[in-house]
Amino acid sequence: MKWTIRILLFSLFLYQTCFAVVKENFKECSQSSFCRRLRGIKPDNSNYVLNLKSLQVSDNSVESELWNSAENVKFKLVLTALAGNMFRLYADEISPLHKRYRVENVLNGEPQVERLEVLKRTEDEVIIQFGDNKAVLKAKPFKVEFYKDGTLVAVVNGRGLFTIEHFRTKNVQVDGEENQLQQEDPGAWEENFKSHHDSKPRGPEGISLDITFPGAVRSYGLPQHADRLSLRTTGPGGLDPYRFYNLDVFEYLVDSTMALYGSIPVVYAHSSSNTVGAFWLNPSETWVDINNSKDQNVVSSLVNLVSGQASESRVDVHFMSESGVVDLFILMGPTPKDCAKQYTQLTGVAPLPQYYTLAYHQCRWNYITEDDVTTVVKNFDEHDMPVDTMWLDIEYTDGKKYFTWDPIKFAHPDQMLMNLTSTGRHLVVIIDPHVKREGGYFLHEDSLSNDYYVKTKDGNVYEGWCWPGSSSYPDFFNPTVFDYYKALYSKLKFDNVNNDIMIWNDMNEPSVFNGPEITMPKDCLHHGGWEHRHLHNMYGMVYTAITYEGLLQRNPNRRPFILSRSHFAGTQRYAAIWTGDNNADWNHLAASYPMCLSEALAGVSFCGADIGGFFNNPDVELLQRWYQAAVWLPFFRAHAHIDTRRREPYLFAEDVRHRIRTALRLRYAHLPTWYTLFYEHERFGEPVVRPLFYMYPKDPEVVDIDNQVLVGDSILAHMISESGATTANVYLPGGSSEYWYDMRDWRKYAGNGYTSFSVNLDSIPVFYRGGSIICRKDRPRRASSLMHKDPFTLIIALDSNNSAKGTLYIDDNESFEYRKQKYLYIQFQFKNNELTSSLIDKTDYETLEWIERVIVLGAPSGVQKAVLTSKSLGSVDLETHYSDDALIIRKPGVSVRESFAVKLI
Ligand code: NBV
Repeated sequence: MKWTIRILLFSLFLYQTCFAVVKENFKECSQSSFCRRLRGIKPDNSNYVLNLKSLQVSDNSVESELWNSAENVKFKLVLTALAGNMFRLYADEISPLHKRYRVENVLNGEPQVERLEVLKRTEDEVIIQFGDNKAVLKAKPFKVEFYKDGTLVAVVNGRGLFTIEHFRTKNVQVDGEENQLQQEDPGAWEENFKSHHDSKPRGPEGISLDITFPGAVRSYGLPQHADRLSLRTTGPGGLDPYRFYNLDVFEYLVDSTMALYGSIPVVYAHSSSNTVGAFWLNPSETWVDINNSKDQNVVSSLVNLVSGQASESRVDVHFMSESGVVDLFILMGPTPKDCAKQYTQLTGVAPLPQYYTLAYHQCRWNYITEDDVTTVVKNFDEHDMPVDTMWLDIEYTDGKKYFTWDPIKFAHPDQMLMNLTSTGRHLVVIIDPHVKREGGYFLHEDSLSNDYYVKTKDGNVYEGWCWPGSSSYPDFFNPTVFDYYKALYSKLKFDNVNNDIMIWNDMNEPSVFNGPEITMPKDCLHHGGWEHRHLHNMYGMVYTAITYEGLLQRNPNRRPFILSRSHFAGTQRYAAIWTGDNNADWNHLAASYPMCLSEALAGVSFCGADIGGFFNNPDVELLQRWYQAAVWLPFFRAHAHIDTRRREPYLFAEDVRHRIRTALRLRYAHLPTWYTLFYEHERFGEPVVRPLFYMYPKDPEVVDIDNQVLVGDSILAHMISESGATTANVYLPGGSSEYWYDMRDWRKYAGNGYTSFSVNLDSIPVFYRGGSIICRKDRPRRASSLMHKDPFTLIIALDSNNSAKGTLYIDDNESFEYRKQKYLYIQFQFKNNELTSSLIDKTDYETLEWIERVIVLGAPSGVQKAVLTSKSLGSVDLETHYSDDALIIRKPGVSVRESFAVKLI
């Protein structure tokens, strides 16, 4: 057997056999020294005292000495007022033995500060204010209270769990007597997990902080976990804390707080009167305990925050990180929308993607030859099913050497690509970060000779085991490496790439088959002498930043598309993400909505789950339901493991094909909505998909709804995630004056809460909200690029005042010209029986798109005709007729570029 095949089989064996039972291979809090230490801190006994005599006040911040009275160590604490109703709380050691790691390039630039006013200043407390935000710093014990409009909304260190383990030298035995520090956790100075040893050269350096949110009834966010939308109470004896440590978890479990591939430590505490966020900026391993007072097991005596309100609901959050500085942002809300916007103000938004990336992607590990790729697309065409993008997994490479092509199976990639692009399709290929250690491979040779690799604790090049066998891992934190890797995406190095190839960055946690918990040892060394432990959770994001810049360098006027598995706060600026290696079962389908909604609240809207489930074979019912649900998530891709049966949708019986075709066409019809929402996300910072509480924050019934998603503010989808369903209990929010129109038959329902609908296999319940205007493209095509000139159908869903509005964004679908005003952003409005259109911005963009049909839902009866008025067409009578519960206006024929009016008569 060839040596390379042996390696491959061995790694597959290791990866798949040994790790089939997941849980035991990954740490629980009790198996991690720093988590044990920080979770073990006794509440209500804080040793931290603010020395307010030392207070320095500047225009935007206050700074004070913070003293750990038990250990006599001094820290610096800074509280800054930020524009957009946010506070930043920062703490670091004053004279550390070693510098503590402080992240760079996660925030989207330095946050803008706000002028603050000091309202009171004594040695016991300091009160500062800006706008209707107030913070009270209490000296002893140290505590910070945050008030919104006079209401206490968050308290830092209310439970006394704030800790910075200052750097120190290891204690030795003195005269045979053990001194006090030898009582500390046995893993504090070095630690083992399974067969792996962590040498911890700097010793313990953990940090911890608690935040209480008085009045909150639920908390959300903290992706990535395969858990419910609303965070659950964790705690000793109960659930393990939510863990943040980017890991390649094989066959992950749902309903779990275990770590997954990505980490975004932002949490939102919510009640019907207030939403507040907390963003814990730290890329080291982190655990987060949640206590929700609604859950029985909360020890009620933890703290009495506001006298007389002890029984009030509240959420307690406890962040625990292995290293770094305290850098906490309090997002003062007061609504979920404000919080989401505040978060994107800090970490950035996703740039508008190319139009086709919102259409359907067909992936599999692997399309095995060029012919295979071409045949799959041909089959889609023959069965009249749209597809925009084909994907190539690792087998396209020459022996898992990225930036190369298999010389036999993919000998003419340029030809293959031409076949794809000639029908308006695109290609995405995978590029993983591990580098095969093979003599003669340019990437390895360059990386070795230029010293680009991550080092072991002893300063040798680190070698781990991954798909190619023995591999090394580039140190992307080294600016020279950053530039070198960036250049790989240009034509110079990567043969046969062109502007139509986009990139999939996988295994970038990084995944190391023989490493501790399948990743890199924490004592490995990066640029500047930082250990891997300090920055682990952002390794994958830095890698995608390189890819993004590399693609821009390849073509500065084409919007890059990158899919990344590992992610961190800020990833949205570079990449879309997916929920990783899910399973072909109903639970994983159900998890896809809450997982992507949590990501969307944490800035990463461009999220999807492998349709059909990555591992194992879905039955046809599950597969159909998965397509129907996935239509309403931003990233829409089918993918499957190498060992699964082929499941391209054309392979099934005609009834199944028909249902999947219908789902695909529904997605394509709504591409203008998706595109407009992504544009609005870039411009306004709101998530593209939203949980119900986001839009209906005052409704206590929506706080736990996991199986529904709002696409923008006009579409509500309810997924079916059980077999054999004949009814669906859909929650229609908004009260009796909110209307919802069933997309299947245009029937109108009031937002009166749970409503039962009968369902069959053909569709899932999806509704348009009364008050919205949705722009669709209803002509079925084989790819989205073939729809660019197609006309629009406008669906006007009337509200209880007989009015509606909506927006439409149009540009060239691929370039950055839109940033030079080459776009149209149109507002449609319907009131007083008249539809009008106008440009929101005074821009111009040539387009052939026109309006072929207007459908009014909930239209008044007795309409005889409609009269269109526009500059170019003058005044024209239009035919109308009623169909079911809708009024159809035929062929306005007017260009979307032009402002017009259509009056119902
Ligand atoms: O590259 C192979 C797979 C890929 O198909 C999948 O989507 C990734 O999440 N990759 C993981 C490596 C191994 C999976 C068992």
